[in-house]
Amino acid sequence: MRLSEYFLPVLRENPQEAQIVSHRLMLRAGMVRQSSAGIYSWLPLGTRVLLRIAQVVREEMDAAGCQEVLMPTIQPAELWRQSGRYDGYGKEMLRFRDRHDREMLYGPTNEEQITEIFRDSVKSYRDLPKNLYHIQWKFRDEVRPRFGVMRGREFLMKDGYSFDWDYVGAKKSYDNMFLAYLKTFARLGLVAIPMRADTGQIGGDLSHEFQILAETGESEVFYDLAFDSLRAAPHPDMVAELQSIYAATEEKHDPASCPVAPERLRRARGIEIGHIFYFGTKYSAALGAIVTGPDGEQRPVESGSYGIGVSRLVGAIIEASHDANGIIWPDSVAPFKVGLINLKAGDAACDRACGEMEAALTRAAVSVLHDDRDERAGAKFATMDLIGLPWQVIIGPKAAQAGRVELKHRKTGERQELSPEAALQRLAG
Ligand code: P5A
Repeated sequence: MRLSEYFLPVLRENPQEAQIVSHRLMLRAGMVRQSSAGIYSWLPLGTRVLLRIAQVVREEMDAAGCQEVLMPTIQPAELWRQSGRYDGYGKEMLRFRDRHDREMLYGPTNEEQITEIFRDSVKSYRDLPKNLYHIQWKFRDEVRPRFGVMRGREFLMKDGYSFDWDYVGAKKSYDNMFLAYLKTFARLGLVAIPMRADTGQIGGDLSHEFQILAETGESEVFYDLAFDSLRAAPHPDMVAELQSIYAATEEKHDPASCPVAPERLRRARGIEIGHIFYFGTKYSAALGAIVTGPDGEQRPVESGSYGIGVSRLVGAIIEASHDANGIIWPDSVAPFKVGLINLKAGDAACDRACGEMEAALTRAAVSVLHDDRDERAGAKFATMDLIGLPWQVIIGPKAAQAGRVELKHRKTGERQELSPEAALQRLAG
């Protein structure tokens, strides 16, 4: 992709409305634009990141045995009356009527919808377990939408729902998602701490929030310092171990009954990037999702739900990975792997070397954003650092003549001069 043709409206100045660094950088890097409070348009660079995050989430859910569906954003009020949540949800729910005067709503979550689908098709324990998820926009009319995509009103969520015959099966499904979440967040370059949390509007009595530590986080969290040294790659044995180490959000933390000695207790701020729930038969009993067991016994199915804030993750990753010059994308979600900088557009040798490098990278299936614009070198460096692509290939007139390129690693700032072939080999590896 050539930058001269790309829609990348970067801002030089810091936008006044942005209070935290990720919001500032997302606006400055031309990733999003606000439409109204808490509602955003995603521009090309932002869309690429959002879709890459969604793809990592999708791959991890599929690997964990979940199946992807796609439910609507608009739901009938009737469904929520059946579960008893319609009135209780209050002003956070966006409600409206269609032309036939039917009451509708923009879904803030999909427990009712998936339970209805399940109820109408599954009748026997033999068809269990099942775990269905989708990646779909939600609307919650938050009192205080803020921090850009972090607390939006419209936001993209991965929400999954498990169905099991009994508690043992349901807890297994819960633990399976617990592990899948650890893997997903690790792939996104994040260290997430699972914490006991309030179950709020969703219900049930077992839930974990996955929090990354950040000073700008909205939640106050408390945890055993054992979490500070836990950096092992996620594996199944870890689930029970992590669930036994103390960590809780402010709402769940009770200083009077906290089992952790004061010198081991850490207090910090966190960003909630995921939340999993076990709520048993709350929705299945209300909506009549009944299955027949091995002995002919009929019972409401056992369920849990599992959410990841996909659009929030874009901001959360930036909070965790940036410097004074801009964003530093982890490879797994970078909108392009390489930023190619032509230091002197119009110079024949530079143009040729850059054109060849772009073509070779594209052939090797390495995504590249080629800054071919006629701009000052300083402005080009600043833009590339701002948008945070993991690698930069810099080609100036002298280097082009000598058949050399400069390779810069955005994260470490390390620079190296080498042949175009050697650079290609590094980048395609
Ligand atoms: C779990 C899946 C649920 O809604 N029902 C289906 C359950 N959980 S939750 O905790 O309320 O939300 C799941 C995740 O969505 C993100 N999130 C938000 N992101 C941006 N703006 C918001 N206003 C917002 N609200 C929730 C969070 O990452 C949360 O963990």
